[in-house]
Amino acid sequence: MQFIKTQVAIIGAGPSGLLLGQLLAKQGIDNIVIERVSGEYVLGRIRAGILEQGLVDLLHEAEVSQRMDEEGEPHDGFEIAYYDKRYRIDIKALTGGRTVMCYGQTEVTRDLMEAREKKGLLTYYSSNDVALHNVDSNAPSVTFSQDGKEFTLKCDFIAGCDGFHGVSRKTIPENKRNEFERVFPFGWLGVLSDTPPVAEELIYCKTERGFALASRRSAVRSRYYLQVPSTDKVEDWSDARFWDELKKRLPTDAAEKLVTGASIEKSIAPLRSFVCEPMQFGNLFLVGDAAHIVPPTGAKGLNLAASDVSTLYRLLSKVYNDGDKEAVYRYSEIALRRVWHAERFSWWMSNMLHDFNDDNVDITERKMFDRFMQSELSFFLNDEAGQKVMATQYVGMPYEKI
Ligand code: RFL
Ligand code: PHB
Repeated sequence: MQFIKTQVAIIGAGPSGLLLGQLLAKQGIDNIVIERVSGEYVLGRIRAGILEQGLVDLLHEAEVSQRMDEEGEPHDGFEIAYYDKRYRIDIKALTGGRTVMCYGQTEVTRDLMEAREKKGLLTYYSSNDVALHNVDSNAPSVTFSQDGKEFTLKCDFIAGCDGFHGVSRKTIPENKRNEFERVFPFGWLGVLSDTPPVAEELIYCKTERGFALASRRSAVRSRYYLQVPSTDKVEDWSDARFWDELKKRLPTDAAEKLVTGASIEKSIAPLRSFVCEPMQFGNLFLVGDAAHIVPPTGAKGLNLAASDVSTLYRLLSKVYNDGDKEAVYRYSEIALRRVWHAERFSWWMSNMLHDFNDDNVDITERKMFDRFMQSELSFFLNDEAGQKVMATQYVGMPYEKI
């Protein structure tokens, strides 16, 4: 058994863990990251594409923004296509100048990995049997194995950045956490392809065949999504079937511009709303997807992870650099306010844009719900006050001052 020591042990090398590590190191706070899979595997996961200003600012603060500044695309608006009619939500005009950045999560993660390596900060990739111990004491620790060697990492605090399926949340005794969950009766089938996108901005499409999203990564790389039943498997969807269905769900003028090609990634993600309260137990703090999940319709998952990171790193900085030992225990209360707001927004966007006609649900009730949602969407698209409400939340609520 090899014993190692650090101030903050970080479980998970996704964007939450790596960004937290980078910001803590900048404050002179020592940290070690432990990740279950290889770095290459982490970079193979294709996820978020839209970054709020808060995250963009945080990447500047962490000094990992150079490539995003050069290659990322600032977007001043997005579109909602509602049964073939396209509505533009001019987020810049509606929010007094705020925009979002189109830059892939994979690229953010790659930039963070490179910065961490350059700084010589320790990361244990491909770690097995990660377990957290004595998290409610002043001497927490993490045990894990790598290449047949056993390690014990002693630390002051543990940041659980290990996503929805990680070990951190499950370490909190069941009677000490309250979990809220709704699983939607469908998923998103995503395709990444090296083809020019159909539009300069994102198009969220509500159609009678179900939801679709036309997103992008650059002028030559597209990212598209289709709402599919939860029971569908990736193997059910050949590239040809995907493009054919997408074409039917895009507004006609966008469909005419669709360029198809081989998919370079194809996966199905379930849609879920989930929150664990509180987001801390003793000296363990849950960050990002480990604590909460939103359906991707509002583009909020990665952005919520970033606001958690911002809160936790500022509070830990108060502990180590200002001698305010109790500061970190305010984490959950502060983080949860923003989390619940984004949860509600993502749930609302998902309800309005998806097709809920599920055979198992009472048809009269379902049809009425559909009519309500159509009426809701119509109001928010046609009224400037409605558009403002949507735009303000899409660009993201401001971070709380700490
Ligand atoms: P991650 O990215 O899941 O990383 C967790 C890491 O922990 C590791 N791990 C462990 N490590 C050690 N020991 C264990 N026992 C471990 N168990 C797990 C995992 O291997 C992994 O490397 O969580 P993190 O860092 O909190 O980041 C959260 C984001 O990844 C997520 O919220 C977003 O991707 C959500 N999301 C979107 N968010 C946005 O803000 N904007 C978007 O446009 C957006 N689009 C999306 C999305 C998520 C999607 N999927 C696939 C769920 C689109 C999709 C399709
Ligand atoms: C993406 O480009 O992957 C993306 C963009 C916006 C969303 C969800 C996903 O709401």
